[in-house]
Amino acid sequence: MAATDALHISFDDGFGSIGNLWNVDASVSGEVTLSGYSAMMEWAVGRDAGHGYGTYTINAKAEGNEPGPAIIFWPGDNQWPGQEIDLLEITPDGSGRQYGTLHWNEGGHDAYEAVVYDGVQGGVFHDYTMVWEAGRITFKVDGVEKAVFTDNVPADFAHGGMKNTIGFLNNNPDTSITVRDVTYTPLGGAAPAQPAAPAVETPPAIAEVVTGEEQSWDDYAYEVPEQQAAWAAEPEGDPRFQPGPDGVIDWDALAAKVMANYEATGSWFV
Ligand SMILES: [Ca+2]
Repeated sequence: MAATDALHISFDDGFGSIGNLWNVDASVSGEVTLSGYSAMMEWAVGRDAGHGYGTYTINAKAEGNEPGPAIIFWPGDNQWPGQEIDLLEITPDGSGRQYGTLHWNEGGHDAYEAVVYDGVQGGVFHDYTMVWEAGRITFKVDGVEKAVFTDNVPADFAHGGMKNTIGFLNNNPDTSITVRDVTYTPLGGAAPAQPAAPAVETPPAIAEVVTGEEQSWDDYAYEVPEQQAAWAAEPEGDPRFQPGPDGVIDWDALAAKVMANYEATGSWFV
């Protein structure tokens, strides 16, 4: 896919660029549902995997009042902590409120800013939109602005940073997420492939961490335990990985999934 290609996935006939699937229910034409423990995402195989600045709109319905469902823009290079951007999650306080989060790598540790959305009802379909541009990320629900991030906003690949892939998770037997449409329109639409960049951008922290390092897929084998430890140590920081009903995070199952992905693709992803 060219850097400026627009994207539309209707789920009428397949999953488009979303090729990494796990326990996805596609029995209803035109939509897919993730329930229990399930995931789907575009392959995160490098810094230019996924999409850059532009407008992303997801028509989806999150069910439940616990952490579990998520709309996630995962770092193209599949490294975490990193520039993970979460357009939809549910708070862990039982209120059923929805929120969005911008993550970044701060000296090798996960850092994040989260904003709870006001007045967004669960259990019904909404249009969730992210507008990603230089120095600014805006989240909207049904066209209404819900969160704006202007600090620690990553640059995209075309501006010296990295792309993000489009992904969805559900990690709770009492929640689900149904997705009907995914649309991406690059910033500037049909503008030339080399848009005028605003002056000189300061590379975000993630670029400083990664730039210049030689990477191989073998490296990721050693990052998975660190990633899991980070999640386990900060359960409120990433509610997708709260302990299950038995109070134990099933790392064995997650590790098996990670290994299966690696053997199939050379890429580590839960
Ligand atoms: Ca559809």
